Amino acid sequence: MFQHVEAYPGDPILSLNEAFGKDPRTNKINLSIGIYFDDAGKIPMLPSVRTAEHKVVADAGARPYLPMEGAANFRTAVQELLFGADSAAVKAGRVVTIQAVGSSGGLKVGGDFIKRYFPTSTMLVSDPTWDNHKAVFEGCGLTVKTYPYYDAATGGLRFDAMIEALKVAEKKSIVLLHACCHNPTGVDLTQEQWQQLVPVLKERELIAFLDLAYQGYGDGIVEDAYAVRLLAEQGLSFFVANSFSKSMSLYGERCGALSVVCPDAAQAVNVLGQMKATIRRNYSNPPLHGGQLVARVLSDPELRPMWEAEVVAMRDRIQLMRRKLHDVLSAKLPGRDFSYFLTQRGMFSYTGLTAEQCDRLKEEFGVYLVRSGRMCIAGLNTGNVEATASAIAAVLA
Ligand code: KET
Repeated sequence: MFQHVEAYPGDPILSLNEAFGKDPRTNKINLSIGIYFDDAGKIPMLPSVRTAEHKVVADAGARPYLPMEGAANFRTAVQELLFGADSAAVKAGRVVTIQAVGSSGGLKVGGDFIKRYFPTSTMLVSDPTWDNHKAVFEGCGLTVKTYPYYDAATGGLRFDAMIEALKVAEKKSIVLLHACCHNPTGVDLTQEQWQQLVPVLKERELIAFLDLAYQGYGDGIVEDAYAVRLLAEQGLSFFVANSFSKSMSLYGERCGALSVVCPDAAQAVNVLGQMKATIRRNYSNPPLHGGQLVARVLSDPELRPMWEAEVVAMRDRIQLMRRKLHDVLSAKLPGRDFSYFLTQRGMFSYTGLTAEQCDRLKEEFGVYLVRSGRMCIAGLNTGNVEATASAIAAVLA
C-alpha cells in the first residue's frame, strides 16, 4: 500500500538536533537548533514563567475549547507587546491578532490566507533565510523566490542590492522580513535602513510579512519591535508572526501569534473572520495552557518586569559568549578576522564554515552546527566555548 512513499531526507535543523540527542559522546556540543541554553547547558525554566504557571494552575477551571482565534487576554497582550500600549492602529481597531501554534503556525495561517486572497503573489524571502520559511510557504501553495540579503564577502548586509531587487519586484509581492536577529545570519537592518525600506514597500505595493521570533535577543523587547511599530505608524498593511518559544523559553508549549495590520476597522473584521475560517480548516482552535502563561507574564505587574530582566540576562550571556569565542579564536588563528561574531546579533552567527567543515566538526569533535555554517551562539557556555574554538581552529587550519 505504501511502497510509493519515499524516505524522508530529514529536516536540516530538527533532524540534526535529533542526531545530537542520539550521539553517545559526553563531550558533544549542540550549536545547531535555535534554542537558548543557560551557562549550565540547560533550557531554562524562567522564574517569571514558573510563577505564572503556579498562578494559572491555581486559577484553572474547566477546559473548554478556545475560540478559533485564541484567548482574548493573550491576543490583547500580544498587541500591546508588539505595537505598544499607545498604538494608533490598535486603538483604531485596524489590527487583527490570532493566537497561533507557535509562530510557525502563524506563518502557516498567514500563508494560507495569502494563497487564498493574493493567489498570484510571489513570496520573496531573504537569501538566505530560515530553512522552514520556504517549506511552510510552499506548503501553502505559494511560489517562493529570494531577494539579495547577506554579503558573504563582508559578513554584512547587501542593502543596496536588496532595495534594487524590491524596487522591481512584481506589485503585491509578499516580502518576508526578519524583524530582528536574522536567522541564519545575525545580520539586521539598521533603523535608518528600515526607514528607507518603507517608501519602496509603499511604491511597489509590496506586502511585508514580518517574522519576529527573537524579540528581546537583539537590542531589547521594545527596540526589537521597531520595524513592527514603524510600518504600523507609516500606514502600511502587513503581517507579523511572533513567537514566545525563545523569549519565554516555552518551545514545547507552541506559543505564538499572527497579527495583520489592515487599512481600516471594517476590513479588519473581515480579515479576522477569514483567519478564523483558515484556523478552523487547519486545527480548529489553539491549545489553552501555554498562551495563558504568556498572557499572565505580560499582564501581571510583578511578573512583567521580572521577565524583562530575564530577557536581558539571556541576551547578555549570548553577548558574553560572542566576545569569548571571538577572543579565543582570534588568539588561535591570528591572521583571521572573526569580528563578525561581535557585529552579528541574536542567537545566530553565520560562520562561513562549509558543509564539509561542519560535517568534520560533528564527526571528529562532536560539535554540531547546521550545515549552512550557522552557529547557535546560545548553545555556547563557559564550559564548552574553549573546546568549540579549538575544534573550529582545527577544521580551519
Ligand atoms: N521564525 C524563525 C525566524 C525561526 O528561527 C523559528 C525557529 C521560527 C520562526 C519558529 O518558531 P516557533 O517555535 O514556531 O514559534 N527556529 C529554530 C527552531 C526551528 O527550526 O524550528 C531554528 O532555526 O533552529
